[in-house]
Formats: sequence, structure tokens, C-alpha cells
Amino acid sequence: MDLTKMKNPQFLKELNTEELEVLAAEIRQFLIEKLSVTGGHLGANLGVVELTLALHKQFNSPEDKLIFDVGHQSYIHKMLTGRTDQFDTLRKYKGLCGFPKMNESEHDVWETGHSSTSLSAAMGMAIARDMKNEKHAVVPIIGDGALTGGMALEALNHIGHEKKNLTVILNDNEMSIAGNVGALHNALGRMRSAGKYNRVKDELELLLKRIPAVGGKIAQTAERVKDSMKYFMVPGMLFEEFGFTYFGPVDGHDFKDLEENIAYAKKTDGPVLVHVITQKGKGYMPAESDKKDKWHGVGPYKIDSGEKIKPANAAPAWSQVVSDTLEKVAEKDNRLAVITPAMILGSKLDKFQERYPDRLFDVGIAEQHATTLSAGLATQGMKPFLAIYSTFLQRAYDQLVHDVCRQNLNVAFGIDRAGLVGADGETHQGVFDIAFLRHLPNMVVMMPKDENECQHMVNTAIEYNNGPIAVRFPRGNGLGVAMDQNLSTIPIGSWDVLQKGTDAVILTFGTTIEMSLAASAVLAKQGIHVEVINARFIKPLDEDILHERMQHDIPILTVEEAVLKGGFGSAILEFAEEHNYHSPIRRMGIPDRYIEHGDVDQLLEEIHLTKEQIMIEINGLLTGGNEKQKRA
Ligand SMILES: Cc1ncc(C[n+]2csc(CCOP(=O)(O)OP(=O)(O)O)c2C)c(N)n1
Repeated sequence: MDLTKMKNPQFLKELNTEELEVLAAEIRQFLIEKLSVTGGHLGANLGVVELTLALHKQFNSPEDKLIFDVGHQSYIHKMLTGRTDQFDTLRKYKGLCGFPKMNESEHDVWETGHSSTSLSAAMGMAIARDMKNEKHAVVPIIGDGALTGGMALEALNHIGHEKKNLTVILNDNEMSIAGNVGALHNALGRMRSAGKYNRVKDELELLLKRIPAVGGKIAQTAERVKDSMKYFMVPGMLFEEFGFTYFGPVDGHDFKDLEENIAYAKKTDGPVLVHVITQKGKGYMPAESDKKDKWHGVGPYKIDSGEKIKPANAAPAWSQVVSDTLEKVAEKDNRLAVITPAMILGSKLDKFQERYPDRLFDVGIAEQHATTLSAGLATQGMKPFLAIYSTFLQRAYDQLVHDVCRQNLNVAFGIDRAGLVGADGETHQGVFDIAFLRHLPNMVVMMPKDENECQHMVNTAIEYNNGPIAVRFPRGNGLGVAMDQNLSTIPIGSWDVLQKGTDAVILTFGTTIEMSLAASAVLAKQGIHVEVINARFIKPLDEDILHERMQHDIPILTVEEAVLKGGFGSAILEFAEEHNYHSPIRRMGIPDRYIEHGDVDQLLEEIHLTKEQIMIEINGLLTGGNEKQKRA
């Protein structure tokens, strides 16, 4: 069928199993083709084609609330709800978002990007429904990876207690991004292999009915056997103990099995959990056979071979540089332990894991636990390095404040994907970490100008013995600079003058250095000599440099790819105020709003974080004019 004609999922109610199977095949083909050009979350979506069709057939969206955890697997939902024709623009500037988005469709009732929020959101919606005397269903769809997140477990605890009507769909593909980990994962494995719950339960009940329930030694033993047999044989016991009615395991690629179980679940009062087994990457051989990540998130690829299309001669990824440095440090320092919250592949720690399996801890999607666990390691004189994306570190703010910084523990943070990340959009931009780290007592925050400085910063972070320290680095690849063979340490709080000049100073770091140097070069040709300083320590500041420049009232421009409010520029303003300096100061950075998806260059243009704007600001500083371009 013409998939672009799908405007409302109601049409699914008329389709029989054969027709659904044909549609599922067409949707898979469409996704494989479209994503080969745009890139996106292929593996997870291929795994939930039948499940999404079955859910939209059984429920009535948007009255019934379908809530996709993480949201990266909502592509089929987007197609069924009238957005198929927008897939050429997937994750592109002003195009279709890769995650649910309320302003795209009334069927997107919850926005996500971060994991493990669906159960809490669903519980809120269920309570609201009951308070308003409404009747609709609330259906969170959560992966086995997302279920390992602390929030999800907090929500399970509450849901089981409240007994509201809620249909939880557990999409179990045994994968997080890499293979899922943890005791819960193992428990799900036992449920998967235990066979059908209903069948086993029925047989068990029949058997138990024949055993007298009271009186006599035999009966007492039988009771005990009954209990232990239940745990042994009934796959969903864990969830039943939490107060859920368990259905499953259900074959997530079999429409009959799906529809039968979802229909039962709908009729069941109280919280229900439908355990659906799916295969990530289903229907696309290269994804199915990839042992590592089943094509979780991909860039463009060749459909026939599955070969990834990558820009030629790319410099090493920043994450790779960090991971390689960790290997080098591990050779000389056996106190080093590396922690990752479910991002082994994104943080490129797979090689480190192979080499040091006992010093790499994948804790699942558990950023809070990862942070406090690192603090615990540090109390015992170990050297924890927590590799974590900027956006996900947001989850662990209290653990940073209360456990790490307050106790001034030697925890090193490798903050990946710092700055704008592009296609993943507003839920993933790593733009808040400076603001939420800078104000924490004891914290040191740095950012390298290139991958060579990066390796020395990683080494500095691990060698540092005075408390917490973070090195933040951007998404993507480095600049391709030569790497020193030996690791050294960088004096804490030291900046580096990259370009001399006496008319004004640009204080900047990381990704905005290049545009600052370029602006300075153009201005030099106009007779304006602007100093460019690599302010590689965001905290502590290089106070010698600042005193020297501010004593001479030199105009200062700060440039950062992070939020302006509470950012590095704010630190410079605070310094001037604290010391009663009167240097004219202007700041460039990310305005006070969420930045959506698109190429990073397009986003920088949109928010006027460009070489041209730097020149405008410097001219404004020097003329004292008020021609500041209005920022978006
Ligand atoms: C708080 C948080 N940490 C990490 C991530 C990165 N992440 C995105 S999807 C994913 C795995 C999710 O696994 P699962 O829920 O099983 O879904 P699947 O992709 O297997 O369908 C991870 C770790 C995230 N989105 N949010």
C-alpha cells in the first residue's frame, strides 16, 4: 500500500493477520531504505513493527495514551499517525524529530529522549484519568534496557502499590545499546526461557488443587513446595510480587500471540505487564547478525551490504581518544576503574573492556548509581573514571552535590557529547553541564582544544588528588592533530594564549576556539588585534591572566558552546564584579531556550554562534556601540 496514505491508525482495526503481515513487511522495507540515507535508530524500530501495529490496532490513540520509553523506537508510530511522508527529513534541521514530539502530532502524548521515564509519566496520567473520572487506557512501552533505570524501578514500586489500571508493555530484546546487563536482565532471561505463563500457571493450579491445603505434615510441606514451585515455574513471578498481572512471554513478531495477550491485558483490572519478546534489527540481515549492537543508532549505509558510509580520512573520535588514553593510564596505574552507564559502545570502551574486563563496570542505565558508586570507589583510594554523556549526567545532580563534591572525592568524569550534538536534538544537547558543575564547591572542569590536549587532560584528571575533576569533550571526531607519545599533566587552572593581541581578548575553549581564531585573523587584517585565549579550565579560572587583562580594562568577549546562563561567561562577569574591574565584557553562547535537532553548523548559525557574530561583538565592544545583533 501507499504508506503515506496512513493518516490515522484506526484503519488497522479492519486488517486481518495476513494483511498486517504484509503491512509490517512494507514498513520494514520503508525504514531500511529511508534510514540508509538519513541514518537513525534502525535496530530498535525494526524490532517493534508488529508490536506497534498490534498496539495501535488494540488501543485507540490518542484517547488511549501510548507512551514510548526513550522514544527512539517511535518511528512506526510516527508512520501510522500521518508522518510517513516526512521521513526524508528525519533528524534534520526543521525536519521530523527522532523522538516523540507533541507539536508534530496529537498522538505523541509524552516527549522523551532520556530513558526510563515512561512508567512514571504513565502513572501520572493514570492518576489524572481517575481523578477526572475518565476511562481511557494508559500504555507505557518500555525496553528491557530502560527497565534497569532507577526511575523505572521507583515507578514499578509505586504502581504495584496503587493498583491503578495500567498496561505496561515490556519490549524485551535482550539488548540495551550493547547487550543488556544486570540481575534484572538475568531474571528476564529466566522468564523468557520458562515458557508461557498462563499455560504453566494453569497446570500448576490444577496440580495444587489436588494437594490438601490444610492439616497434616504432608500438607504443610506441600504448601512450601507450592511456594517454591511458583517461583521456579511461573515466569512472571517477579512482576506478580510487585502487584502486576503478568502476561507472557509473548512472541513480539507473531500478530496472533500479540493480539490475544494484549486483548486479555485490556480486560484485566489493575496494573498489567505484557512481556513481549522481540528481536532488535528484525528483518535486516546486517543488523540481525551484528553481534555487537544490532544497529542501535546508525548513520547512512549501503542497503545490500550493510556497509556504513563514513566520511573519508576522519580523525579519531573524541571518545576513542579518551578510551585509548584510559588504556595507557591503566597500564601504569592499577587503581583505575572505568564506569559506564550502559554506553560501552558510544563511549568506545569495548576495547578497554576486552583488555581490562575486571576494571570496566557497565552498570546499566543508572547514572545516579554510577556516580555514587564512583564516589564509593574513591573513598577506598581507587581512581574511578566515570565515562558519561553530558546530557545523562543531568540525572546525577544530587549525587554530584551530595556524594562526590561535598566529600571532595577523587572522582574523574569524562563528560562526552558536551555541546550541541546535532541530530538527536533537544533532549540530548550537552549544554547544561558547565552551569550545573561550575557552582559546585571542589569541582574542577576543563575542556581540551584538540585530541592531544584531551589525552593530557584525561591523564591530569586521573592523577589529580584534590577532589572531583571533569574533562568535557564534544561529540564526533577530533581535529587530526599529532599526538604526543608520553602523557603529561596540565597545571590546574592554567590557560593558554593562542593568538596575541592588545585591542581585545576572546576567552574561549573547545569547539569555539576555531571560529574565534578565524574571527581574530579577519579582524587583524582590518587593524584590530584580538588576543585569543584557550580558557581550557572553566573552573578554576586562570586568575593571573584575568587580573592582568582586567587591570588594563581590556574589552573581553567570552565564547562558549554551552548555555549562557550560569556558564563560563557568567564566571568572568562574577570575577570582574568580585574584584571591582570595569573591563567591558560581552558573552556569546547558547540562549535561554531548548535547541532542537539539526546539523551542528545549522544550529550554531541559528543561535548566532559564528565567526561573523564574534566580529560583530568585538566591534561593538571596541566602539562601545549598541549594535548587538538580536540573538534568536
Ligand atoms: C538516561 C539515559 N541514559 C542513557 C541513554 C542512552 N540510551 C538510549 S537507548 C538505550 C538503550 C535502551 O535499551 P532498551 O530500553 O532495551 O531499548 P531498545 O533500544 O533495546 O529497544 C540507551 C542506554 C538514554 N537515552 N537515557
